Amino acid sequence: METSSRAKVLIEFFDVDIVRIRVAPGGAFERNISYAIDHSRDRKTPAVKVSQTRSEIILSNQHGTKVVIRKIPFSIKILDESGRTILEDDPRHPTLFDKSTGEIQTTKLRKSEIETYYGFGEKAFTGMSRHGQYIVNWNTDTFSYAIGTDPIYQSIPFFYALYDGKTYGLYFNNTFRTYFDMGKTSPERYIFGADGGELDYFVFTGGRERSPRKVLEDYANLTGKTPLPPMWALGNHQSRWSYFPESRVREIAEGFRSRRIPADVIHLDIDYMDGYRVFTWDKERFPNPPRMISDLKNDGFKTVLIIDPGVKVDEKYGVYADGKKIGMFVKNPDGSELQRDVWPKASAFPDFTDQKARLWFGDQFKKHLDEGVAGFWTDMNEPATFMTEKTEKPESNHHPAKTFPINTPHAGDGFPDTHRRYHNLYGMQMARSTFEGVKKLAPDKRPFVLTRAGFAGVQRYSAVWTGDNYASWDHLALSIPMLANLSVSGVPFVGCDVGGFNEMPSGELYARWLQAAALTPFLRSHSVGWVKNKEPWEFGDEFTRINRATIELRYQFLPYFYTLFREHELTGQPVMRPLWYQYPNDKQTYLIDDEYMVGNDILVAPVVKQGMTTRGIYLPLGAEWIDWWTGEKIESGKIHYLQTPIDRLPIFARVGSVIPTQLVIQHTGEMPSANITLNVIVGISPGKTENTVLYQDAGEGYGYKSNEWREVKIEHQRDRLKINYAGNFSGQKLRYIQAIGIRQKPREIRIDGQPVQTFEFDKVLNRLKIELPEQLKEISLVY
Ligand code: MIG
Repeated sequence: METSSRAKVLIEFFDVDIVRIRVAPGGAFERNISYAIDHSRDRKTPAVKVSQTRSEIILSNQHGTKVVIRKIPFSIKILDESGRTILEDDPRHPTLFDKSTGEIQTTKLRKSEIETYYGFGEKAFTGMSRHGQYIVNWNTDTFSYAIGTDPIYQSIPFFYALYDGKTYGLYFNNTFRTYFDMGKTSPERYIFGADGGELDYFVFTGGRERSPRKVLEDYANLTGKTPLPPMWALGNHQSRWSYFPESRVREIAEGFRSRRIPADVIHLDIDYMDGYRVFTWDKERFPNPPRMISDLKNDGFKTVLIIDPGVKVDEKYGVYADGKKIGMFVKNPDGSELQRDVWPKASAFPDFTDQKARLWFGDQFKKHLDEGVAGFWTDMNEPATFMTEKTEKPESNHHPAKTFPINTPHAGDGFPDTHRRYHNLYGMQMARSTFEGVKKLAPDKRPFVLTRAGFAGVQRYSAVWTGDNYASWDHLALSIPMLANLSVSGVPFVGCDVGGFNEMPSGELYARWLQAAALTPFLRSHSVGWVKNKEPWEFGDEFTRINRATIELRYQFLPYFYTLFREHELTGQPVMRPLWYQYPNDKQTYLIDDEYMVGNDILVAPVVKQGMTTRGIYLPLGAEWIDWWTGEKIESGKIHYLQTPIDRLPIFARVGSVIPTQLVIQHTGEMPSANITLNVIVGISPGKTENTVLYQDAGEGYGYKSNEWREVKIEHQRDRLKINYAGNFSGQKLRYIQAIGIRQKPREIRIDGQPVQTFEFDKVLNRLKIELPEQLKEISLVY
């Protein structure tokens, strides 16, 4: 369609439950090269009926979803199969575009002042919902950000709207600086727009059920999923800016092992490099990296290196000289090399929007892979630069000029344009270059990449951490809505700097933070270098004991986490989930921001306030819950005030679920011999069946893409568990059943028909434990 102002409009069912709306103000659509969209996937165009009257054009799909396009004035409305409005333009605020500046904007009516919004990637706002907030997307290095600072490192212009149990999603496919006014200036409407580009957005109708699950499934199909990470990456990571020299790194590793605190990964921050030259080592601090890395490996530690995009301008440094010679670096509009100060002082920057530069940078990882480095942490890729004399004063941590000038040209993979269009993609494309480079060089391993900056789709290449947070209780509390919203924005592998990056936490704050993070997808302690040591054992014996138990808990839950990452890879579902996502029909969950779920079955309610030894805990309606520690049943649908002593992370398990845990190990290399416990959460109603799967494979490599995997399928009925195996891999052994929430000793227990005499029954903690023979098929408990 063309409008009277010669703009082009395209409205289509992009997929059955996705409506795509494109408005090209200039009259021509951009080439469809979106970096956000996962182009590896085949898409079928759904069957659509089109009808037309004098004033309207109507598209409808096989589910009866309708898009009604009013011709004059131009406006759009989407209705579900029962004729309820999913989303509609505000008739008083038509879609706007300004051909001279390139700005575009559109306005939608809110269903109500209490329509809530979620997602939006990484935002440092308190509260779970984004209603009444104003959001900007422009990747920014925000050291020690205050709560409410916006924008920060990542930009994901995707959100969910939730009202009365019905959801839709909206992804604004625009990489320029975008903004969303979610009912801030007027409670009646929300407004979004951009500095340039197309008004191109996808509406996820949520299918028949209009559920968050379905919205995310479709969004993940559009922008891609995180491939199954190596098992070690789900272990405990330890970092500091920086651990050096080599002896200190060894001391840290030894610190974990001698105290029997589990850990898998040590991160080396920028001081390992020779004068901050990326892909080099400081030979005095680290005289023999391969030997150190291999010794660490023998001790069960993987080494991860930080990698910055800035390449030191130094003709005698091979990476720079080579990159310059073959034209890999970003240029100024006049064709000279763009140079900015970062850690190595004057530096040049690869143009990651250019396939050639991505391949070239990706090849540099060979050196580190040969040395035995296991993973890479890409920092400063907003891109961040220091202020130079050339930029205007005043210097500040969050100055908008601390990146490339907006008129800087980029290759854009055949679609050249300026930094205005490509700024928000720079970090994601650096992560892509890293992921693809490492995968090509070490094709039998699963890459581990951790990135600070990113855009929608970053999950295809990388895990994400929330940058330079602060050692305060507020920041601990903030981490839950931040990580939960990031998780439902399609990025499952997320974590924050445990203990706070900047400043020194108290022992209590560190312990509570570690607890809150222990069951988040990515677990890493990190810190600036100018405060006292803050490894988990640095806060006195009592806290060492508590912190050890917290990390042990993480390791016990690894089989469950791993299964969830596999589920994500297949279905796009997140690992960490806000309560509203899982229980959209329970309105009391909509604003809960101090609890989260891990998968379907575990609810975590960490303590995020100082000195709090009781806290209110809400357990959602639509399921029944058992306190993981006491085995007591807790009524759902209301707030309970429960004891939360300093050595306990409150966890609740869903009745009917079967949650696999493993015995405590010191690192994931010990997993093959760690036996599995199936934790059966009892109390399922008669006649009901719950199905659970435990997924197992080698934890590394791609054997699982053929037949080296195993699924343990568990069918849970009131008095019976049936166990079936699929796949060829011989995974960890199922060794114990622990029934949690069991109030009396069963009258009879049978395993594959044979009565069982020996078991442990704990009347106080409502638990029953049975040791299993190998390869059992069925176990029955008669109460
Ligand atoms: O300008 O490499 O967010 O995790 O320790 C600071 C030093 C650069 C910022 C990262 C932080 C890292 C630090 N980096």
